[in-house]
Amino acid sequence: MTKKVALITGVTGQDGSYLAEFLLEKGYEVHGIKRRASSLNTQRVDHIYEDPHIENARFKLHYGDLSDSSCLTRILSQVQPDEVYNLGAQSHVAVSFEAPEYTADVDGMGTLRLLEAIRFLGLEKKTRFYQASTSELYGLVQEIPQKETTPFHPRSPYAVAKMYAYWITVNYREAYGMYACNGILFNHESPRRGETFVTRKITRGLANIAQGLEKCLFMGNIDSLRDWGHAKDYVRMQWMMLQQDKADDFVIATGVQYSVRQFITWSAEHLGIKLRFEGCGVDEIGIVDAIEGDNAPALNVGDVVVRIDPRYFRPAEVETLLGDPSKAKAVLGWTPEITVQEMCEEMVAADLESARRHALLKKHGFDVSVSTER
Ligand code: NDP
Ligand code: GDR
Repeated sequence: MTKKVALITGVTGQDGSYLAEFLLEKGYEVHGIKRRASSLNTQRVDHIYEDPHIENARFKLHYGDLSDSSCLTRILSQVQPDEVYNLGAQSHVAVSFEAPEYTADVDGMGTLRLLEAIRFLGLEKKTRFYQASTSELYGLVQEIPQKETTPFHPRSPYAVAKMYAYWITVNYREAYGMYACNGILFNHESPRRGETFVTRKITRGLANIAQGLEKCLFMGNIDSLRDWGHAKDYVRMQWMMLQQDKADDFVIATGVQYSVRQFITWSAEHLGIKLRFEGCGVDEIGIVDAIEGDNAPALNVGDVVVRIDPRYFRPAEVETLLGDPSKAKAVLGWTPEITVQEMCEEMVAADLESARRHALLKKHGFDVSVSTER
């Protein structure tokens, strides 16, 4: 049997890296599109990198950008993929308010460019297409929990761009008979999550504070509610969606929701810190109430480790998201295997190890700077 060929945009991101690993394990030849950057941006896939000089290498990277239709067409023409996973995006909701036009171009038009390139090359009957759609489409929620039929009300330039991408994917399925699917994925995280998304900001920030590398975690709206899953479970689902007889759209979620404050509390607990929240609104603070074990040598009872900074509030917030994954369970037999609590523990452990390494180097006089850019 000839091996299947997949092309992943956003291969250097959280999901792209897990999906590439998953597809390589399944025997695929995997091609990924990486952006040119002034510093290396392939850390998440370095462990699966194969020297292109090796005969029969199964993991190949191509320079490209979703804003450049000529390079997308060239790569698609070379690769002739059986499956395209469009995971590339300016994926930060808060940043999309600061760079709305760029976000619209890459997240919205970028999807059209890929679909149109597939059609232009006459691949529309061969190539199956997965679009990374998002629970942000629900925005100002009209129904709890949210399912495939819940109306959309996007609340950010990111979500509006992703709404265009959602509908153009549906349109190419209906107009040209393409096998094109939307995965409406709720938040999913991992130790590979970008450092400025809320869960990773919390686990990394608290681990750094516990090791004396930072003083305080500055947060936005900690009352916000999210349905968090693990990226590993969610990329498995992305693949499953492209293996059906008929293309369709699915909500992927855990069906359980927690607050950002709760995620902070769990993360602190994994470091042996009991936190007490006092005050309210922008004056709320998180204070160390008790310390157990030796994971937080730099802290004392009474230290203020969490503060609210209005800079992290968004011009329009998505207050609550809770998904109903019944359709994915019934049609695809998918269920998430990793709970949010297990994921939080894994993320804290990974960030604590890294913080310990930095603290040790600092103790021995090496010049260590930890980026606190949020
Ligand atoms: P990341 O931000 O970790 O990864 C985004 C990827 O897109 C990176 O590889 C990035 O490259 C690449 N990228 C950014 N801009 C461009 C561009 N102009 N051209 C080509 N590639 C580009 O996101 P995730 O892995 O978390 O998410 C994957 C996809 O799923 C995204 O589309 C996101 O919007 C969507 N999504 C994510 C959810 C989540 O909770 N994680 C939930 C629902 C949807 P570089 O590494 O160089 O920055
Ligand atoms: P989100 O994820 O906007 O849901 O988008 P993020 O982790 O950025 O925010 C989740 C919630 O936490 C609140 N919050 C903060 N967020 C950040 N980043 N930093 C803070 O300091 C902070 N304090 C509170 C936010 O206001 C928000 O309510 C993610 C991305 O992966 C999208 O690409 C994806 O489509 C959606 O998830 C589903």
